Amino acid sequence: MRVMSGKTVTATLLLLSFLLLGVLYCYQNYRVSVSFELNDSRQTDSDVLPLSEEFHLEAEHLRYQQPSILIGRTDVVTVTPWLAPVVWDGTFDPVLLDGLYRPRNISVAVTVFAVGKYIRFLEAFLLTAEQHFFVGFNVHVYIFTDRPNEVPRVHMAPGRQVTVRSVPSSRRWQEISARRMELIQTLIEELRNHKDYIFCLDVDSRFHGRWGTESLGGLVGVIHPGYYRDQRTKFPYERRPESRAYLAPEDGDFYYCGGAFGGRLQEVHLMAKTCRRDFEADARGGIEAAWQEESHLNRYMWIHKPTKVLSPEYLWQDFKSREPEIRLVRFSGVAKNYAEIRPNT
Ligand code: UD2
Repeated sequence: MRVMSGKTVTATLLLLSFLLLGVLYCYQNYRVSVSFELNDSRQTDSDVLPLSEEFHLEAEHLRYQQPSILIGRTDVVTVTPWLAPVVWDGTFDPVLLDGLYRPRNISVAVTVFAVGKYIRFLEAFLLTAEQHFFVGFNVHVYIFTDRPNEVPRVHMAPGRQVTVRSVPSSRRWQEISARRMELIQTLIEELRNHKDYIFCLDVDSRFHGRWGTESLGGLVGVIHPGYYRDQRTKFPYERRPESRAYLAPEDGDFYYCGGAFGGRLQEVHLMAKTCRRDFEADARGGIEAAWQEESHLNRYMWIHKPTKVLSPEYLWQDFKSREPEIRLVRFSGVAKNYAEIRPNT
């Protein structure tokens, strides 16, 4: 048997050490990768990111008409240039939408102001809301009035209720209109975790057709019935640069109503807070925007684009004759004698 020399022994030991280190290295990497895979496959609920209520709508057990991307309304524009839907009759499936939102058990707050003689409009507003507004859903109407004793008793369906809040009377209708944003802001701060959506509506109006889940969105604007055929230069935006509601002739998308707007609580809160802040800053500077909070809302919605736009079906005016594109009037302002009903002219 041949005896190994000292050099050969050293070389062999070195080689064996390298081999051992290599094996250890590979084993370690294998363990790390297996452990990653195990972690991935063992996801628990706490690893799942919270889903947005707005977009996570499940339809597994719903039956509804097959939708088409070829057949639909062609007489009107149904999407804004920033890709927000414009809601018209014939653009949505009410059965599908209600089915999608019902399992979410959503709750909708409504604000309505009935100050001074405007209390006379409240009964018809509430009665028709029971017939058409989010029927079958949780609705809470907040009435702001200086005449709480004159609020009519209207039978509400289960899940629906009214709360009356007292506000001071006013000698100027402009103040009533302007203070709405402040009261909406503070109401939302109270409601924050108890309601999902809010709509702020004019009381001198009635519902004539469905207003429901199709109107839900982050920030929802309603196109004013009086100006949607006009060029933007003709819109009655605030045109004085000294006002914080100012819009230049080349600015603005649509003319939105002050008489109906809404959306998710957080979005409407930000808008109300901003409009109130700007309105008050204007007042300190001795200026009142042409259409009070409606002017500030129009500036806000030009900068912060609504995520859903409701067509004038959602706020028509009784004195206006029907245009061919208005297949259905859902909500409409009643004709009134301003000189008789307002505290000032
Ligand atoms: C337009 C707007 C309205 C508001 C106003 C100007 C639409 C269709 N209407 O309506 O929202 O922007 O111009 O500021 O967009 N109110 C009272 N008591 C009063 C006066 C007003 O409670 O004495 C409340 C009531 O809820 C009424 C709302 O304020 O619905 C708006 O007042 P308006 O209806 O007199 O204003 P109008 O018809 O010019």
